[in-house]
Amino acid sequence: MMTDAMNAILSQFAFRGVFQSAKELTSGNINTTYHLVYDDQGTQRHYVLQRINSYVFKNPQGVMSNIARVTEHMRNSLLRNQQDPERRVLEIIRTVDDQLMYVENDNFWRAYVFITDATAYDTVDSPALFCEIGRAFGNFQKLLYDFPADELFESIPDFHNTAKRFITFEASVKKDAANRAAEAKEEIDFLCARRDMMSSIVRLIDEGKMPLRVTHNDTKSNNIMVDKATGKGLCVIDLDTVMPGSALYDYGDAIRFGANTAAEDEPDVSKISLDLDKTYAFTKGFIEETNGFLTDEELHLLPLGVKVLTCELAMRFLTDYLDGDLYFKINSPQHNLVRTRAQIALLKDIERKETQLQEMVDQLIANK
Ligand code: GN1
Ligand code: MG
Repeated sequence: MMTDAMNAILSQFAFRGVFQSAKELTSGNINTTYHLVYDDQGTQRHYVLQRINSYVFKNPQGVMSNIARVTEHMRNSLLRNQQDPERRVLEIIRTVDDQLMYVENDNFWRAYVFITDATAYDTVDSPALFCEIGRAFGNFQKLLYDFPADELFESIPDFHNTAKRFITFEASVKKDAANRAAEAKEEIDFLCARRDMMSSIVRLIDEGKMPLRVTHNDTKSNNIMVDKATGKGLCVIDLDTVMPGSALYDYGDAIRFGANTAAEDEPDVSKISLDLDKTYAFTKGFIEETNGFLTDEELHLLPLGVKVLTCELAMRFLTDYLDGDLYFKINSPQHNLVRTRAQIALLKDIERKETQLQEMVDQLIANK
């Protein structure tokens, strides 16, 4: 059922045809997302409508300006390589006033063309599929290799600055706003013991030993649309956090999410481990695409990204739990604690398999 309020929002966008249906898509943790279908004189047109979470994104205009510039650059890069950008790059639907989004009170709405005949995988069952996802994220960095990174807004300042995030975490522990610190003592201690490791990528960047690149920064498997017909990675979606970052962030976050044998928020931690076959497959695809522009040092340090990002997410989920669940959407009062415990379980297994992981990556680099 469409409400009048929703109708008023839809009428602000330059969608083609007559509205038919809207369905909420619930896999994201931040924005509110709908899949819309329009009937354009017998042709079905599919769109995505999103309300940007302005608690998380303090500068929605900056976010949309980044996305418009980045997608244009990617489209041009594809065309230069004689590739058809259709379904390969997100396409913004502007408002009837030719704006990148529609602002209504404190709500920020934007729309895209929905990529049809494609699937976004919350869990990746086969290594072959995960290899394609690795290729797609690697290709994303490749298409943006020559983008002027300093012209991008920092959509969330210090997003993967895990050193600064640790300070925020410590403040939340101290404040204990929701009176939950005692319950989470074991998890707090676990994270405190890894403070130094968590800061290591930031340190390398600060010391000039690690280049900043244009990165995606939210490389969950479900942010790749995979073509249903070919099984190939088609298009990278969720460009909200595209900004200068390290290649290690994108690699690390993708493995953290996609090579976990269980869901990111699995309550039964005995089901959680790092799947090395999937890790191998993703790494192979990622290295094949980024070969030639990532430095040997970056490639060698990829496993560090997996540890740092897994620890970072454990800390971000726990920070939000201690703050009283202000940031991530939750589906139960304990959801953020469950997520924290799941990430810690995964990190423990990553630490156990660290040598194997490093040897595997070094082997793939040697063969590249
Ligand atoms: C959020 O919205 P979604 O699900 O793509 C978060 C990511 C986390 C992820 C954990 C802007 O991503 O950083 O890794 O949840 N995005 C933001 O599932 O904070
Ligand atoms: Mg996201």
